[in-house]
Amino acid sequence: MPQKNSRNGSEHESRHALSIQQKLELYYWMQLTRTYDNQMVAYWRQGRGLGGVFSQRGHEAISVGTGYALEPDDVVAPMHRDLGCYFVRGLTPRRVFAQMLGRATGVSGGRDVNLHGAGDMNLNIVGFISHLPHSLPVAVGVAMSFVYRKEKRVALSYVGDGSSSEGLFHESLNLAAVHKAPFVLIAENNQYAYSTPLHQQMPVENMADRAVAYGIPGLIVDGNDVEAVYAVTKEAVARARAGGGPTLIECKTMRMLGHAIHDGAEYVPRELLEAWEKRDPVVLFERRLLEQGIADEAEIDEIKHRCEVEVADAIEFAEQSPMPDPATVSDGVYAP
Ligand SMILES: Cc1ncc(C[n+]2csc(CCOP(=O)(O)OP(=O)(O)O)c2C)c(N)n1
Ligand SMILES: [Mg+2]
Repeated sequence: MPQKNSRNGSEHESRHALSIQQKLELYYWMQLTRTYDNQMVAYWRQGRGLGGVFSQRGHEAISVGTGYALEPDDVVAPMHRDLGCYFVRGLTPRRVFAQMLGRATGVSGGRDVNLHGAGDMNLNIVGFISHLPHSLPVAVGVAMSFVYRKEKRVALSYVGDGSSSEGLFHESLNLAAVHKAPFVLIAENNQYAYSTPLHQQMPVENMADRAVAYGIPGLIVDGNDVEAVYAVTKEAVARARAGGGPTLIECKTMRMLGHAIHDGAEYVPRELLEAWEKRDPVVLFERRLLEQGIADEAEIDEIKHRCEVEVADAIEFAEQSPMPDPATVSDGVYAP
């Protein structure tokens, strides 16, 4: 379960208060991500999908809260459980579902599936590199380019608990820290890397503890509380933009389904999942909006309905889209 830690989001929240409109937007993005995920999982379980897919369940507050904290000019390099961030940044469910079905209308034009390679530099999204965590040096390079060009922009990327034990995590953070690059790294601690639980691959308790080695702040936040995630990220982004260097933000959550669609995750203790289920990020936020009178049941239902319609439309769009034209196979290849 998320720890009670003094380094959580609450101290930042008052400084980055969200308007009612913004809170409803956050809820919409989380609900869109959840609705898409439910439909995607059902689709793949029926054997209608292409290749594998990674469920986003449990990650919605992290991907949405962090993506929402950026300015349009900032660059993001998301990974395979950051669907909410892709949506917030402007990739439409239509383009993403078409991507997942390998269609010409997908983000990578059918060159890749899943969220792999689903980048669009018009939206300042770097395509996800399958090898983990190879997006990190790319994102740090982007951040360094902002330093050289004297641009007040920030690069933000993500890393999983398992991926943070790879060499590139350390090399990237070290380089970014030494050069005070405007870089924010979101550590998604979902307790598992495929079937490997945290304690079997990391000798320290928190991913944030690793920040000490690079002389940068390592913060811990409840990854199921979208407002807390947003506030901490917003603060780190502001610090990076002002020349204060990188921050590592550990968001604690739980991967609620298997690693990918084929994985039933029998190795995860049921009690652990049941405990986290009580803190479902979408339900938590919905409850808060209702309790605080920010939305009523009718408004919540309207948002849910809107998301259902949008996802159904995306699936139909993807199914009706053509496969890529083989004649375009070498487009975008620099040395065909
Ligand atoms: C270098 C490398 N090794 C193995 C894989 C296969 N792989 C894809 S995701 C994954 C688990 C990563 O775990 P974590 O970083 O905790 O992210 P999570 O999937 O839990 O979000 C593995 C082993 C990979 N993509 N790249
Ligand atoms: Mg993990």
